Amino acid sequence: MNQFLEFAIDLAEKLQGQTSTNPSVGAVIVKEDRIVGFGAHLKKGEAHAEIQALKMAGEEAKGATIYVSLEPCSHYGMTPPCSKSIIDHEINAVVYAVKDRSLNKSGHDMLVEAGISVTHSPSTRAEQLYESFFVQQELEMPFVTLKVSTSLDGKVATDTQESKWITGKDVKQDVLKLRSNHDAIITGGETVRKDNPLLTSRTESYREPQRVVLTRKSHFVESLDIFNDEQKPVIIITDQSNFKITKNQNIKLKKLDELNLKAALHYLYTEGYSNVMVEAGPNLISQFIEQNLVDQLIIYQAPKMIGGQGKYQYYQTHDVYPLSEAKQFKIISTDIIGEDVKIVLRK
Ligand code: AOF
Ligand code: ZN
Repeated sequence: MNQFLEFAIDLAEKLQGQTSTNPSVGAVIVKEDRIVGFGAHLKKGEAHAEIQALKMAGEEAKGATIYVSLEPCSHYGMTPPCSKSIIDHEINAVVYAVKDRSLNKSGHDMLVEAGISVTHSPSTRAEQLYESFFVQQELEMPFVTLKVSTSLDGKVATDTQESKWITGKDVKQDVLKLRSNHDAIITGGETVRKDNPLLTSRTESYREPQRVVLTRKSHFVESLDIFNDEQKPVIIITDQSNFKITKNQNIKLKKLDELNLKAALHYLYTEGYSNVMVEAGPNLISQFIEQNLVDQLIIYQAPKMIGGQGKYQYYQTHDVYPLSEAKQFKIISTDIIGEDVKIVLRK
């Protein structure tokens, strides 16, 4: 893989999470083996990666090669088409890693028609970066990551509800970082009532995700930490038409006729949250898994056995399904985090 294309993908990876609902894209302009410009798409509505890089390169762009993590766009959206700017700057060659399947008209073709040499240079790393973007666009649903901290026997608490801490402090740090890579963290009302979590990323350099609580009850007590900090209002999604908010609670309320997970996710997508993470108890976790709404699963597993009567095992279903219908995931990566293991899986 070309080192400049790798650099463009690095840029895109570093900015993942801050461009929602647009994809994160990096671009590098090279002339005679010298980088003359680079850029990244920083925020939805703002200039695309190629435009930032072209601005930096100025006159040097003429006759140069541009490396982009995603196929340059060809449409007038919130910004004019990058392919047009590339042509206008008299770029000589374009190399990109992933085809933008969401475009009606191919940027690749538009560039070729203008006499530019265009190469699609596939990269698994970049494909993984954009998979969620394509899924979201097609379904108008956010990409859903489910995070679980569990014991070897799949428990998220003891039968007497002790849950702090099953996995260790290194996992805790990893989770704070993971939160900041998501637009929103979704949890259930019961988790908020029982565990009183903050669900923030708590580090200055990290972005704070929007906190979202799903509940079928009509209020929360005022003293819960999540409603009483300086953060943005917590979004509450509920089916309770008479849901009550006290004056000290920092809440944005969304009422749905029925508290249905698909409708809640679609609502979040339309509000601009395209990468969400579920951190909840077995009840909500099980609903997400059973309804096939989990795109990515991140399991932190502690090397300990908890035992008990099967309570707080994180995936429980009312019906028993045949083994041939078991939910199948693919392992993407495994890492040792402190004393625990982290497994990333996808559908
Ligand atoms: C690129 N470079 O840096 C990005 C691209 O509404 P707009 O004008 O911002 O267009 C958004 C669409 O452009 C988005 O859905 C995706 O297809 C593409 N994103 N394309 O050439 C970029 N962010
Ligand atoms: Zn563009």
